Amino acid sequence: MCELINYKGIFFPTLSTTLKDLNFIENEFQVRDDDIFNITYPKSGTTWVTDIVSLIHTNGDPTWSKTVPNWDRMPWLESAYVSDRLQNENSSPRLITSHLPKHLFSKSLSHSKAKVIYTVRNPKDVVVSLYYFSKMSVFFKEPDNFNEIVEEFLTGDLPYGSWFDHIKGWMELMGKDNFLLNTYEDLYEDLRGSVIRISKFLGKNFDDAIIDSIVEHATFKSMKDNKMSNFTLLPGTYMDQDKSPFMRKGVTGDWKNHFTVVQSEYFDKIYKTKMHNYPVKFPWDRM
Ligand code: PPS
Repeated sequence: MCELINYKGIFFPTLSTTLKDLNFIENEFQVRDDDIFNITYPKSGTTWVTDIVSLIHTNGDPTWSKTVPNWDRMPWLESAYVSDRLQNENSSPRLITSHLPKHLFSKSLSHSKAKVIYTVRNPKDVVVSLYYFSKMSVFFKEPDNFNEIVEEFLTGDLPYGSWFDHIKGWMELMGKDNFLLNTYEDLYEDLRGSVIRISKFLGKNFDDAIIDSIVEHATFKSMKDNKMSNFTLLPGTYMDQDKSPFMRKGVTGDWKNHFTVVQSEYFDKIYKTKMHNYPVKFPWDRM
C-alpha cells in the first residue's frame, strides 16, 4: 500500500492527495451555488452516483460517460491539484466528488446553495467491499484477515477516518433544501425511482425515455463493462483487477457471506453504542 499522510488526525493516501490540497480545500476553496457534490464514505456507491449524475447532466446521452473517465467527469475534490484546477474552472455546474468528512470539507459550503448528494450504505457491506478493495488497490492496507478490517472500521483507524463520524457530520445537513440523502440500498432496490429522485433534486423533470436511458447505462452490468467507469484504465500498480475487480458484486447484504455470527453480534453492539439515540433510521436499521 502507499504511504499515508495525517491531516488533523485523519489519514489519507499520499497517492490520492497532499497536505497542501487538504488545507486549500478546507480553508480557501470557494464552493459555488451551482456546484453539485457527490459525497460518500469510501465503498458506499460513489462511482454509481458519478455515473447517474453524469447521465443526468447529459440528459440521458451516454456518450460522455463512455468516452471520459469518471475521475474527469466528476473529479475527487481532494485528489492532488484538482481543487486548484476546479477553482479556475469556468464551466457550470461543476460536478465534484469527495470522500472528505464534513469537518474537513470547504468551510465555504456553509453559506452556499450548492447541492449535496450524500450516499450511504449498510456499514457491514462497506466493510466487505473495503476488504476486497484493500487487496486490489494501493490506497488501503490489506489486513491479515477479515477480523482485522472489522476492528479497524469500528475504531475508525482507516484512511478517511471513522464511518460513524462521517455519517454524523454530513447528516447535520439533513433537512436542508440543498441536501439529498441517498442510500445504496435504495439505488439497488429501485434504481429507476432513485434516478427520478436525484434528477428532480438536480432540477430536471425528464420524460420516460430519458429516465430509461439513464437507468440502462447505470446498471451494474453496464458500468462493469464501461472502461470509463470500472477503473481498468488505471495501471495495475494502483488497482490490480486480477486480484479483485473494482466492480466486484454490486449487491446488498453480501456481509452475510463474510461475517461470522460472533463478528456480526460484536459489530451490532458497537454500532448500537455509537448510534445510540441517533434520530435518523437507515434501511439497515429497519432490518
Ligand atoms: S470508491 O473506491 O470509494 O470510489 O468505491 P465506491 O464506488 O464508493 O463503491 C464501490 C462499490 O459500489 C459497487 N457499485 C455498484 N453496485 C451496483 N450497481 C452499480 N451500478 C455499481 N457501481 C458500483 C461496486 O461493485 C462496489 O461494491 P462491491 O460490494 O465491492 O461490489
